[in-house]
Formats: sequence, C-alpha cells, structure tokens
Amino acid sequence: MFLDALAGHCRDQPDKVAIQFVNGPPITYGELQATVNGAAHDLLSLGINPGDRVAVQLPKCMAFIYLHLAAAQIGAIFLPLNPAYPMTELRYFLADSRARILFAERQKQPEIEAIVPELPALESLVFVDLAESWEERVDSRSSEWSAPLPTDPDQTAMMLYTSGTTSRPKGALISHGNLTANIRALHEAWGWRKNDVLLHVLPIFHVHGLVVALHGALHAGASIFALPAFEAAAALELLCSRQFSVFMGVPTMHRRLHQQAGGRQFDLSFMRLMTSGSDRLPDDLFFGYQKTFNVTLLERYGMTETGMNLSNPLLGERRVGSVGKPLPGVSARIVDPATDSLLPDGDVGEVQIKGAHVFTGYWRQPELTAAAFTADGWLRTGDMGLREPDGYYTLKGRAKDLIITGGLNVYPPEVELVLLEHPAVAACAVIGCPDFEWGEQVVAAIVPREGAAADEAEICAFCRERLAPYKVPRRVIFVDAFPANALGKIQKAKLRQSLCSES
Ligand code: MLC
Repeated sequence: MFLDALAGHCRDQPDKVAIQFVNGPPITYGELQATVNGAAHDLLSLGINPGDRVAVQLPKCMAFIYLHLAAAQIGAIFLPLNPAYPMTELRYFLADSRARILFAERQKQPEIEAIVPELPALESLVFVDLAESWEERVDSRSSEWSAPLPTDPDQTAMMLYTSGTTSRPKGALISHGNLTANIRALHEAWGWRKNDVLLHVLPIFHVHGLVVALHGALHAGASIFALPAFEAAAALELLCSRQFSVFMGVPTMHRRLHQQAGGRQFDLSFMRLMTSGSDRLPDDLFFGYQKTFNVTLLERYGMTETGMNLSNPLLGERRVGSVGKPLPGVSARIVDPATDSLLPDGDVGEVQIKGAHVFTGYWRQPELTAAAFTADGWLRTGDMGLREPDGYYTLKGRAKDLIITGGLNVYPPEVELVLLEHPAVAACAVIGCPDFEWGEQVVAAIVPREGAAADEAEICAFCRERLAPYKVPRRVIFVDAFPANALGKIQKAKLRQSLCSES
C-alpha cells in the first residue's frame, strides 16, 4: 500500500529531509512520521472512525500533509478542499460528503461557524493557526504511538470532488489500492529514486499535486522542496540553482516559466524529469521549452477518477502533441462513444480506461457511478482521442462540456446555474475560449431579461460570491439570442465560433 513504503522510509532514513517549505524548517522522515502519528492519534481522540470524512480546507502547508497522511493511516476518508471556495461551495461539499470534521484556517472561523447549523453531520471544527508548529503541537507520547496501517486495498483513502456535465459536483472515491497502483506505475515509468529532489509548486488539493508529485516523492524516499504557491520568477531561480531533479507543472505554469525567461536561454538539461499535465501542452510551448531550457517536457494524461493513465516515456521519444502510451498496469482503448465498439488506429473516439488505479465510484451516487462505466467495466473518460499504430495516444478534444483553465476543470453548467439566479439573466451559456496563457478562459454569453439593467462587473461580482475565483467568467458578452438546433438546444460550438474571436 502507498503508506507502507512511506513507513519503511521513515524507519530506514529517519534523518533524511522529506519536505521543506520555502518558509519553514526542513522536516525529516522521522519527524514526518512522528507528527503524522500524533495527528492520527488526535483524530482518533476526536472520535473519528474508519470511513469518516475528514475535510481539510487549508492552504498548502505541512498541517495539510500531516492531516492527509494521518487520516489515511486510521482508515478515514481525506477530503481536501480548495481554500478559494466561498462559503456557498464549502457548504455544499461539507453537506454532500457528510464530513464529520473540518480543519480550516482560523481567519475563516466566523464565516464557517455561520454555516455550521446547516451541517448536522459536522461534529467537530478545528481552526488552525498557520503559524503554529504542528511538530510541537503533537505531544511526544502520541507521536510514538502508531496505528496499524490499512490493509484492505478497497478501503477508501480519499474523496476528491469533480463536477459533472449534468449534475452538481460529485465525490470520486479513491481507494488505498488505487493510490498504490498509481504510484507503483509512475515509479516504474518515471524512474523515481531516493536521491531525487522535487521542486513542488502545485496545489495539493488535486490529484496532480497530491498524488503524482507529493506521493511520488514520498513513496521513493526522495526529498521535496515546496512553494506554497507557484510564482514564476522564484521557480525559475530555484530551478537554475541546480538543486532539483524533478519538476511538475500544468501548461500555464510552463508558459509563465517560459515567458519569465524573456528570450534568454537557461540550460536546465540537468533536470532528470520535467513533466506537464492536467491540460494539453501546446506545441509551441513544447518546442519553446526545448529551445529555451534544453528540456523536452514529458506530457502525461490523467484525471481525478483515475490518477495517471498515459505517459510519454522517460527514455525514448516524447512525442509533441501526444500523451504517450498506457502506464504499466493500465489498459486504454478508443471506442465509438455511442456504441462502445472499438475503433481502428487513427480514428477519433472516446478514450476508455481500465486498471487497478481506476476509482471505485462516486460517493452516494450509484446511478452516476454506473453511467461512468461500460457494461464490461471500462471507464468512460469523456475525452476524445486516437491511437497511432505504434501505440502512442493523442487527445482530440472532449465529448463532455468542460473548460480547462490553468489546469483546473470548470463545468459550464455549474456556472450557468449561478448565472441563472441573477435577476437580470434570462438565458445564458458558458463556453471556453482559447487563451495563450490559460489554455482556455471562461466566457459567459447572456441574454438579458427585458428591461433589466445588466452589467458585466455586477454579474462577475455576483458569481464571485458564489463560485471559486477560477470559475468566475473572465468575460461576459450580452447577446440577443443563442444559436440553437431544432430541439432548441444551444449550439455551443457555433457560439464559440462567433464569440471567441471577439476581443
Ligand atoms: C487562478 N485564477 C484562475 C486560475 N487560477 N483563473 C482561471 N483559471 C485558473 N486556473 C484566478 C485568480 O484567482 C485571480 O483571479 C486571477 O486568476 C489571476 O491570478 P494569478 O495570480 O495570475 O493566478 P495564480 O494564482 O498564479 O494561479 C495560476 C496557476 C493556478 C496556474 C498557478 O491556477 C494553478 O495552480 N493551477 C494548477 C491547477 C492544478 O493543480 N490542476 C491539477 C488538477 S488534477 P482574480 O479575479 O482574483 O484576479 C488533474 C488531473 C491531472 O487535472 O491529470 O493532473
């Protein structure tokens, strides 16, 4: 299991640095284990049982990592939440998950306490002072105590919310076995080793930063140097210091690093591995990176429900525009999404995935879970792609109505539902327009209600109160009507064509 390898490193190399935040002390593997043990003990003392949801809405910090590992250790379900969620979203996630405990920043206490009466399952609230040292917080007796690690691979380790095209956000249940399968595949494919040093710049409430990067390094017994948030100038300076061997980012981060270079060349070819994921890597950035940094980015493909599926190789051709081949233990196929029948190489169809890394289902959503899989157990990813005759896969858009901005998924219906609550909005359609830096930008087209005074700034402010900042439309365009098909369904492709070029 993924925790067993970590426990082994804590025993065998207690003095090696596991993680250091730029603004904090180095934490050794021994200290990591002791504090996780203490936090696990605290959770049990607070009455948390295996299977209970432990929600954590904290910025990227050591406390988050301790709580994650502690919850997993006692068999509870870790529920990481984006610290940027406003109260309306937070309330939904806590209510839907029936979280029993929430750890949040002290400064959010008044807002959170105001929503607690609506959350009967939430029995404990713990407000965290970010300046407090968690290594000192746990007492030495509890840090020596250790819980037996979960042994059932089907036991849920964490729950990650993903939105849907037709539903409110749903919690994808990721088991210990899923995490183990994923991390083993990545180790084999990417050659993780003990002497790796990862520069960690990603948020840790998603699969990319949490599983691929953090688990990847800890599973290997490697060291992590973490920035609480990505900042291009600092990241480039650190990369140039030659202390690191591994770096992972989303295309927007790579774009900013490339822009930060400002036309100068920096030789980063000493880096053992630099990966890109969570959105398509634009071709010009792939080549720009080669020219500026002397690095060929390794692009891979994954999703919340599976972790990583496909990857370009560590050794061998990293093909521009391609996401590579199935990782060890992963099966992939391209099918006609209407019939689930296999398509020949070169034809575009839905990418479907099978393997021990594929999630076990959506929390309390048996119908949505059933709909996510084919009759013979393949996961319908909703991503379109093709397989080349030599086994490389290339993604070709999405079957689902989804926008990816800066590596974050935004499901238009979620934004549309909020817009429709606004009194000046008669009808709306949310689309993604291509953007050089962000991949796509969220754009809202609105038919105003007759006689209502609609205003872009006011509508954005309305959304900001109800949605995380990355879901808020960057542009609002008022239109008289939408292009619609014979059934009256808005034709978003046509809308994109006509609106995305407008400045
Ligand atoms: C921040 N903003 C975004 C945004 N991130 N808007 C759209 N899309 C995003 N992704 C908002 C900010 O709130 C702010 O809004 C404005 O944009 C400008 O902020 P910024 O300071 O320039 O942005 P920054 O905070 O630097 O964030 C950019 C970023 C961040 C790229 C560093 O988005 C990021 O960390 N992305 C990585 C996401 C990630 O880890 N995805 C993995 C998902 S897992 P305002 O209004 O306040 O000005 C997954 C599976 C897989 O997909 O395969 O990996």
